[in-house]
Amino acid sequence: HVRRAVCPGSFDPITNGHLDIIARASRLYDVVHVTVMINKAKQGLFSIDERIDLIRRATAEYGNVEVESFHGLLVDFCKQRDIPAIVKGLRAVSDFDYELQMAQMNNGLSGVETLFIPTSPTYSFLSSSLVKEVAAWGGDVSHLVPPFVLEELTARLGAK
Ligand code: COD
Repeated sequence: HVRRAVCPGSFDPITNGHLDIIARASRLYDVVHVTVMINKAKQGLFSIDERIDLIRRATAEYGNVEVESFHGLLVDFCKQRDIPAIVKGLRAVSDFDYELQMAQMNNGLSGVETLFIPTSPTYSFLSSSLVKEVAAWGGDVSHLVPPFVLEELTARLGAK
């Protein structure tokens, strides 16, 4: 029996914080699905295909990570792929309220469980939106994202 989990997100773009959680999940499960959830209301800096490409490159070293996108409810993705567990990173108490709400809603909808991995202290302040903001103003984010993500950010935002 293959034990599967999903790491869902916007990944606009993927950061070292996401990667830390994905790497740790990949040691706990046979297959980890990293899924870009499509939010039509949020345009984003990178297209869905670009985000998938960056995640694939960033997770190439893990043999058991599958990357794709999904348009719809996370619980429906889980049902389609027979995935019983959602793995999320928790950065701080500020994440907790909303994450708890989503975990309880998802469990109520379909019985899927959510497991939280505490973020490494090195990345507890890190988010895709802060990376984009700092990069847009020329701040150094080279320690926060993989090198090819930095390259794309630089090309797009004129980061140094
Ligand atoms: N360290 C560790 N983990 C991190 C870090 C960090 N620095 N940054 C992010 N993470 C983890 C968190 O677990 C986070 O949840 C996940 O990575 C993804 O982060 P983002 O910012 O890319 O994605 P979000 O927060 O926009 O993702 C929200 C979802 C897309 C998961 C959510 O909206 C969803 O499930 N949408 C699908 C529609 C749906 O089912 N809605 C009903 C929900 S009840």
